[in-house]
Formats: sequence, structure tokens, C-alpha cells
Amino acid sequence: MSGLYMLDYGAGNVRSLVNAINHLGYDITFVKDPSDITKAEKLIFPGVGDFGFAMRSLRSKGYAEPLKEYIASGKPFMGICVGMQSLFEGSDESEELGLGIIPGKTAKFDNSTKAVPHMGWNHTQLLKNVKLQQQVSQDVHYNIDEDKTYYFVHSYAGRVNEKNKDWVLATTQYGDELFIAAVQKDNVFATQFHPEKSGYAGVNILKSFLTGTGIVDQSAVICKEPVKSDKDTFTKRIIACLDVRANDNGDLVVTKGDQYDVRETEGSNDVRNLGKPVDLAKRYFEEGADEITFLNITSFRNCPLGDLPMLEVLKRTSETVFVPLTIGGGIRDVTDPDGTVHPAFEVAGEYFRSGADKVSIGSDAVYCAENFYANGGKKTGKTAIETIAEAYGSQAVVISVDPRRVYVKDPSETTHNTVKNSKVGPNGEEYCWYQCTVMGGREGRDLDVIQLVTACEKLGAGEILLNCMDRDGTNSGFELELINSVRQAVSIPVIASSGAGCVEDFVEVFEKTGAEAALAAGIFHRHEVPIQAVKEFVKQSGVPVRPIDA
Ligand code: 1PR
Repeated sequence: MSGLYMLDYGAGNVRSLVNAINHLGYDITFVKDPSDITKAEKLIFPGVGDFGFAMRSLRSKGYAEPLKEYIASGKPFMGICVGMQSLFEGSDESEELGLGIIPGKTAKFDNSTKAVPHMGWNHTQLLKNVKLQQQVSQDVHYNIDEDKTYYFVHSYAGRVNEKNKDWVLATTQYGDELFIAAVQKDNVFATQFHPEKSGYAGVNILKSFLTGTGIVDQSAVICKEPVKSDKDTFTKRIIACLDVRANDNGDLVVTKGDQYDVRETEGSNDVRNLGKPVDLAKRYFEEGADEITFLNITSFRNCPLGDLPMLEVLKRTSETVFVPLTIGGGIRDVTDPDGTVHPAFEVAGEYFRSGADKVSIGSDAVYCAENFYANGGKKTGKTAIETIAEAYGSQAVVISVDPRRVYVKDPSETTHNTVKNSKVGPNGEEYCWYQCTVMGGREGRDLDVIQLVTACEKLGAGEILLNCMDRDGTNSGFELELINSVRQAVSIPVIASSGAGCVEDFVEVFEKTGAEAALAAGIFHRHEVPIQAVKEFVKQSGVPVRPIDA
């Protein structure tokens, strides 16, 4: 299709959207100049991160007025996430004005009863039936399907009011808050969720926009009132994790350790090889994983920015995998052999442009937290967490924690935050604190996990990936005391990781800790427990999960 343009202001991963559009057989041109907006016959405006940053970028690049003119011209427009929020008059997130096309402002979710950002898969409720004119298929309401779930990641959202209710195509409920999930009026269609990250259900929505004329058959519009339920429809996420490193032959392989030791214990002492990263990621996507996480586990070895092996893995994975991708390992300032220093946010930017939606920071987060406390709990604005969150949004910054137990007989023995063990320690100790480590567990620090996660939340992190070295690779179930203590200490989402051995472990972690997601590696790699079996079992227990779409 000639005339299909994308408005990108450089705030995150647009590669996945391009890949999803290419997957449907279309090419898309990037807007490079305000005049390109006028040339467009169909325009998509994706956005992530901060509303103020998005609006300032639109204005400084001279895009805001041409964009309003384009929308007024009646040509098809699709906004995604912040691309939809920009249509409102403004946002509580910033003083910056929106485009003022939809009445109202976006407002922050209440985090006193639920984790914020709203990050994960949720259902929608359609408020009107619309049919696109001259559409090739019989698709209605841009293929949004109430039985499917879509991937959201945002802290602010538009609310339905008297002035904007004719815009509202669909709403979603998070906790007890109802918000606008999709809007449609005349030639304008926009979603708060990310269709390009919502599996084939989302790709179908893009297809509808690309094949339709964008002109709605008004006779087919039936409006309903939004209904709030007792319970929301937010699902728990099941994440597949791929620990990646070069083996002794220099090939990049997915490996998996026992308590972080990834070498065979019998025979060769080789690095365990469980498959190729791109192939395994594709398999897990097809099998229903809600997200894929890649961890480059030898990232403490210095590598020039241009040679980072995971960039290619992400580029190739994002061509066929339409769920969120996280990359961890080596997110910190790096120095090339010629002495060129690349700040962490530049490293992260390379990953976002290669198809990552989130970066996960391990060792550097520990140093950031230590400096935060040494600085009297004051922010400097210069840490990796702060700089990446400012440029790409908090939702893009995950903190990967590698803690291990340090047993004590009594909490008075340490200044660290302790928990009561469900099983006593080797010398009868009833308590432990969780010590943070760096460099993949090679070095323990004088910082406990609660100190780490609370500092990182203040610095702007958006999610916690909570491993546990004592449980990792043991198939003995998740470390519930640890997860509970972290879940209670922060209001950002928590991913429980390490120790999953059977389907019952997932139900237990969701029921007993309130973690928003559960991550596993070994059981998926070794084909011991299929993702589908996990999802079916969790669903049967009454915990909502995303249905597997094909
Ligand atoms: O410190 O920012 O460069 O990041 C390094 C990253 O690599 C960290 O996220 C760290 O967790 C990870 N890492 C380093 N060494 C290892 C190792 O295993 N030797 N992997 C490692 C940690 C933890 C998992 C694992 C779950 C689930 N892997 O994410 O997949 O524990 O496993 P299971 O279900 O089989 O029990 P930086």
C-alpha cells in the first residue's frame, strides 16, 4: 500500500509495529518531515512513555499542526497508546497540552489497591458496533473481540464522560477503575492497548485498519453504556525466560543453570545447550507465552555497543513474535575498546530500536540503589534507571533481582529486612534476609532486597523481576516469603521467578502472593510442563489468564 505512513518521535520500540504490518503484507514509510504527514493516505501514530515528552516532541518537530490537519481531512488515522492519549485535551502527567480532539484529560490509576502501571493482558467491553465501509472482510469494530485480551502498558488513561462518550468504542476495567480502551469517530480510530504486542488478536486489529477505508457506516453504530463489574478482567501473565550466552564454541545458546551454575555436572562440563534463542522464543510465542524475556547472562564481560549479540536476536525475534520482549544483561554504561563511552540509556535505546519493549537492569540497579542511599535518599537524575525511565517511560524499566538467603537466628542479629522462613535454616535459623548480588550472583553486597526494590521504585523503575538464587533451577516451587515481602513493599508489578516445577506452583504463587506475573525457564525448555498446561490449570483454579490465540 503506498501512502501508509508512521509517525515516530523516537520514544521506544516501533520495530514490532513495522514487523506486524510487514507480516500482513504491507510496507510503511516513516514520517521524516511535517510535509510527509500531508502526503499520507493512511497514518499510524504509535506512542509509548511520557505524555509530556510525546507532545513536546510533536511540537518541536513541527508535527502537531499537520497532524491535526490530517485528522480533520477525513483520511484514516490510527493512534496507539500515547498516540491515543495525545488526542485528548491534556493529561495529569504533564502541563503540556494535548491535540484537543477528544474532550477530557487522561488521569493516573489509583495505586493504593493495585499495581501501577497497568501492565499486561486485559479484556475490553465494546460500547458500539461499527462497521467499516468497503472493507474486504466483514470485520466490525476494527476486529476488537470481547473474548480476546490485549496488551496494555500505561499508568494514565482517559475516562468516559458526557462530552466524550460518543468517541468511546471500548472500555476496560482495571481494579475498580473503568477507562477508555479504544476510541472511534469518523476517520479516527485509536487504542490504549498495543495491537502489535497482542498476539494474533492484535495483528487482526491492524489488519482491519489496513484493509478498511477508515470510513464508518454510521447506520451500523449502536451505543451502549459502560458497565462496571465487581471484579476486573485483568489476567495474570505467564512469562518464558531464555538465559542466553555463548557456549565454548562461541555459538549463542539458550542455557539454564542449577542455582546459576550453567555447566553440565556430569561428563563434559560444557555450557548446557537447550536450543537457539530465536527459535525457542518463536516456539513459546506460538505456545501461548504472554511475554518473552531474554537475559544475556555473561553481560558483565565488556562488549562494544555495535557488537552486542542480543541486538540481532531481538531483531529476528520481533519479526515473528508479537508479544512483549524484555532484554536483560549489560544495561549499564559501556566503554568501547577505543574508549568511547555509551551511557546506559543509549545502550537501552539500541535494544528498543531492535525490538525490545523493556530492558531489565540487574547489577547496575544494585549500584544505583547503593548510591541512592549514600546520597541520603536523593535522586541525581543521572542513573541508568532515571535516564532510561525519563526517555522511554518507567514501564520500559524492569529491575532484575538476584537475591540469596542469609540465615539469622533472630532479626536483631542484622540491620537488614528479615522474613520468617517457612523451613528453618541449616542450623535451625528461623529467619533470613535476602542479600542482593551482582554479576550473576558472583558477588554479594551489603544491601537487602527490600532496600533495593524500594530505592529502584523511587528512581523510576516500572516492574520487578524477582529471582531467587536458592530456588533457581530446583523445580521446588517459588520462594513465597520473598515474593510476598517484595509485593508488599512496592506498588509496581512484580514478576515471580525461580523454582517453578509444576502447574500447581503457578496457582500457589498467584493465590498466596498477589504477584502479577510468573516466569519460568527450565520446565519449558526441557518440555516438562507445556505453557498451555500451566494456563489451563491456572484458569481452572479461578485465576484469569490470557486465552491462547492462534
Ligand atoms: O547484571 O544487568 O548485566 O544482568 C545480568 C542478568 O543475567 C540478570 O538478570 C541475572 O538474573 C541474569 N543471570 C546472570 N547469571 C545467570 C545465571 O544463571 N548464571 N540468570 C543469570 C539468572 C534467572 C532467571 C531464570 C529463572 C527461572 N536466571 O531469570 O530464568 O530463575 O528459572 P527456573 O524456572 O528454571 O527456576 P546485569
